Amino acid sequence: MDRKKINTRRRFIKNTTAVGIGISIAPQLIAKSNTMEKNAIVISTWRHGVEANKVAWEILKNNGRALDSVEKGVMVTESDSSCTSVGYGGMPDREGNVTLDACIMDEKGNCGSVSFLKNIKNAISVARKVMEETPHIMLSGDGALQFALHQGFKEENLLTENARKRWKQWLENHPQDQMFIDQHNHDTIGMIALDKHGNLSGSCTTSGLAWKYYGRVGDSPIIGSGLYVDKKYGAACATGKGESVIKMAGSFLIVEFMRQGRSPQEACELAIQRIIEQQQDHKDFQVGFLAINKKGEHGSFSIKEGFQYAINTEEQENLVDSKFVYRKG
Ligand code: SD4
Repeated sequence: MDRKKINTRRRFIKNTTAVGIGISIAPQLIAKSNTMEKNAIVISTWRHGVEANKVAWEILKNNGRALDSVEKGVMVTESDSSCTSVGYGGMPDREGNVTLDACIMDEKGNCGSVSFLKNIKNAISVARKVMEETPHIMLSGDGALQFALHQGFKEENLLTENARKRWKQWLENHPQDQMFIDQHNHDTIGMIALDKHGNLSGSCTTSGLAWKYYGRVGDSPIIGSGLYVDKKYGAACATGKGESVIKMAGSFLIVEFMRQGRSPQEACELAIQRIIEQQQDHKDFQVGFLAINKKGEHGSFSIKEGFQYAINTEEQENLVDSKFVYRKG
């Protein structure tokens, strides 16, 4: 064989070897991605999660990114004026202002958040812009609004006639200095998802507690409280009385329990247990947690009966009653 032919043959062997490795790896990759496909899941808080999940699941089903699914999913609830605890149509604070809190986390642990945001319907998308377009994690109040406007979001009045009427009724029936929190005046949407590529993401968005003090910020925009995602172990989100969840860094705690080997269900139960041990007044309010892990397993738990969550997987599309500690009444 002349030298030219030998070189050609060497190149051929080199290339074939590369292809050969490719062929021997490829079936494993296919098997792995098939397993992951089965495990795609999205869960979100409360009944409004059903409609939000439909949009989120459409994205996951079509091989989309979990981050897109949790953003687009909760935008449904933010834009729905009949939902009185999230975005447009949300109940105002005691002075009649609708102020929004939201945060988002992606599969790499990047996060963005807005708090005390006025006049922008889709707070979650502003939070995503904070994550992707700034070196910061949280923007608040006027600064968050200014940033949103620079990003092309449009200002609009978020106080619907229905919300205004209910606020007026509240003013007539409650003294101004009374802080009124119970399980009837809040209902955030928290959403966590695992996509077919094995990536976790989460979102959380709310108009917060109705009749709150002007400037009050709850747990929903606080990374580690209303939401936490760890790409290796799992994701968790919270709903209910934000002051309670902030005190025990609820979502972070749940992911930490999963990191220690607990299932999502055990992790949610341990976190509620922590509130019960830590907070004497726990029977006076509601907190609910959701969690998923990298295997696509999920869990939920709440202090009181009544917490529901929506779930979509290849096998199911359901609204589920969460397990809880105390029966109503
Ligand atoms: C807050 N955690 O602002 C929110 C309210 C909520 O279900 O979740 N309601 O405290």
